[in-house]
Amino acid sequence: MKLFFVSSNSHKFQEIQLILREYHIPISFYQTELPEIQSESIEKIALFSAKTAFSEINQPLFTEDTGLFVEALNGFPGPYSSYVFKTIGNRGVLHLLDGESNRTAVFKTAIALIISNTESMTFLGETKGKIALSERGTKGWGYDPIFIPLEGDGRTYGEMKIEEKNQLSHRRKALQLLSKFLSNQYPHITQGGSV
Ligand code: ITT
Repeated sequence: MKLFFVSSNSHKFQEIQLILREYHIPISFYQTELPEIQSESIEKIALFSAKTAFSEINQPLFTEDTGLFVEALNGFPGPYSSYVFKTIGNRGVLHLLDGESNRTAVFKTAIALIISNTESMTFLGETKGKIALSERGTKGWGYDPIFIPLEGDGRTYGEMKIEEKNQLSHRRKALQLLSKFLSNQYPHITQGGSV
């Protein structure tokens, strides 16, 4: 059985493909812009996109929605992360935090998996961290240059190689749960590996 990852974002696909390879889960990339509902919940956003994609593709698939939640901004941009990145970007977020000593933030990824018309699931992964004082690193994408994961060594995601980010990322944690579910419930999707 083939499993599709549906997204407009090829950076996500690159990371996901590398991580799922470790779990022996092959995926195919279906690149398209999906409609996103406005919601406070990234799980609901991901699920809506997945349902829309399933109505087109009719094959097992997953989508994901990711948000950067900044404590001093009451969780903003959170579910609005895509719009905020396109409009004010990293500099704008740093500007909103000018003079703010509480830099605590969390990156969250919600994966929505649809196997059939009657079976859908969501999986949530999060990585706690801090917002840097300035943009650092050229290796990442999106908010990577301003996010310092707590489990790391003080570098931003943007200063890490993709393999390093993948060790501790919000996305990895959601994918770990997805892999566990698939290997238990749909072992024919995995290629004989254990999770
Ligand atoms: P989809 O088609 O999958 O929805 P998208 O790029 O619109 O792709 P999201 O809405 O999930 O993705 O992402 C919200 C924003 O957060 C988006 O602008 C990304 O640049 C950013 N983002 C998501 N994951 C990230 C990560 O791992 N590192 C840095 N920025 C990330």
